[in-house]
Amino acid sequence: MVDAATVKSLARECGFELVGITTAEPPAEAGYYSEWLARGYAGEMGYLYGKRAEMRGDVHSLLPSAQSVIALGMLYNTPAPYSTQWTDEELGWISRYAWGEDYHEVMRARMRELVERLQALDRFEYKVCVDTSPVLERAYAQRAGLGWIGHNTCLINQKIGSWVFLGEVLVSLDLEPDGPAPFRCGTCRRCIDACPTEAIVPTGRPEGPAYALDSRLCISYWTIELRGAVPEEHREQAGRHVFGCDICQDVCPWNRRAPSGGDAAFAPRMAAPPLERLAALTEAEFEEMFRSSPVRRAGYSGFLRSVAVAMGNSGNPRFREALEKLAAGGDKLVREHACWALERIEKVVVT
Ligand code: B12
Ligand code: SF4
Ligand code: SF4
Repeated sequence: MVDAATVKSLARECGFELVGITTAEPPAEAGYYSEWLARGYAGEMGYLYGKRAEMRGDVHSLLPSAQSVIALGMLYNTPAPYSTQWTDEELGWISRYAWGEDYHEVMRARMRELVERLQALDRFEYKVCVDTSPVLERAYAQRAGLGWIGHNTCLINQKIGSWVFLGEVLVSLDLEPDGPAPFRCGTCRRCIDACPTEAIVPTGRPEGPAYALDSRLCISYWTIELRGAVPEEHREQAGRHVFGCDICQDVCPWNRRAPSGGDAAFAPRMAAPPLERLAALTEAEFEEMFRSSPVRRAGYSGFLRSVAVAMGNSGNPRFREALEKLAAGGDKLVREHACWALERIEKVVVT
């Protein structure tokens, strides 16, 4: 027989720092999601629209027999400096979550182990979800007591902060639910003020979350999800980010004392690599360097596009030669961004 206490103790043994339980009922905020889409905040992330959007607010669309959601969190923090501390202008910034192994694989393996151990005690139907399933992960995690959704829209745990990946096991078991985590941002707005692109926007709602993320303005979206050109008027704001962005979490006081996770899978392989090295990568070298890393998601062309923008923003004339090579290459997207970067370097050097 499986009860909530057993689930929690086995989840911890499987390597999850956070575990909580909530019912399979749709979260109260599910309606906000369609509003978020209607406002255009999802940009061109096609997988967030259509049928998958309808499924997102109710986990029964993934497991009709679901009675409970086991919400899980895995810490990925490491002692390495925050992106805001890498001041050397020859380096590009990769966000903390992408420094080690791809969390989808790491989490899924641990979640399967948890399910196997639970199945040894009881038979039940289940579904394992990590990021890519149409589930409002932060809303379920908040309701299961893992943390609150901050003004930066990240789930923050009072003890370990927000450097946490989320995953859920939907189960047909009726488990004792936990209470929701209270909101603890108070009047703080450090993330809102620190965001270089003003992507954290007021919802204008008297009830519900006061802020939402407009992905179209977010560096994380440009460098990870956007397949085409980074809007020219925003390129300067992207700074030296080449994959993802951590600024709104770096400045959060709840991360000041965030512990580091013990998981070797998330130990940094590549945190702030030299831009020159990245610009010179062949496609095969890119695949090899970022094998089993989340960075592969950007694709070779998308990655070089972001490297070119970062080089331009560094204003470092030493990058001219590397950029000229990219500007003469066969990829139209990369060529255009490299030309922009060359112009930007001229501008920065002259002024
Ligand atoms: C699409 C997506 C993105 C988009 C949009 C992010 C966003 N804030 O929505 C982009 C590409 C920008 C992105 C960036 C990042 N992401 Co992301 N992303 C997702 C994904 C796949 C879906 C999120 C989603 O549905 N967003 C839509 C909004 C509406 O939903 P929501 O954030 O859950 O918001 C709820 C409340 O905040 C509130 N609300 C939010 N917006 C609004 C708007 C209005 C008008 C109202 C009234 C209410 C309201 O209600 C919502 C519904 O319950 C999830 C995985 C998943 N399946 O959930 C990962 C996920 C959210 N990402 C994750 C991570 C790690 C990141 C990055 C840190 C990566 C990086 N370093 O670059 C950044 C963080 C940027 C940030 N400040 O959010 C983690 C977050 C872990 C955590 N502790 O919170 C997740 C959960 C993946 C995972 N399994 O671990 N991501
Ligand atoms: S990830 Fe970066 S760009 Fe996006 S909201 Fe946070 S600080 Fe702003
Ligand atoms: S920086 Fe302040 S407002 Fe932003 S998420 Fe952290 S506590 Fe909340």
